[in-house]
Amino acid sequence: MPTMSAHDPDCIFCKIIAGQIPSRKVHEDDELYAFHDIAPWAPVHFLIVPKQHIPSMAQLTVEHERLLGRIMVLAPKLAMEQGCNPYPEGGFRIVCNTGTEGGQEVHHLHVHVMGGPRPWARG
Ligand code: DGP
Repeated sequence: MPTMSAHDPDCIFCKIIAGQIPSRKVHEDDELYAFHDIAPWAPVHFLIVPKQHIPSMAQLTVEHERLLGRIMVLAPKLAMEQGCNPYPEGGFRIVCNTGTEGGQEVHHLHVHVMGGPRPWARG
């Protein structure tokens, strides 16, 4: 069962945040870390994760509203920096898989940001 401690030593994304597993970093600040997805679906595909180990959206409370707001404000800035074309002809897709039936494989909350010229590998 996923835990809610700040850091889960068994979590692959906690290990990435801690630098124990290498990643291609896109952004880092005191609360958030962003890095390229290892198996991209689109020409631009990176993940934004909270440094705090929150297993999924299912564990969110009102205390997380500001943190999630930060992710949503950061996403378009990083998307443009990573090569997504400007809105409205360009743009990007946000996906946040939640739980096994939601397609979540890594149980550390993460937002996929995908964009770039089509066709994409999936979607
Ligand atoms: P999800 O199905 O939403 O849990 O997607 C998890 C994503 O995480 C998936 O697209 C692949 C990516 N991923 C898994 N392991 C690693 C890793 O070790 N490094 C990086 N960069 N991405 C990973």
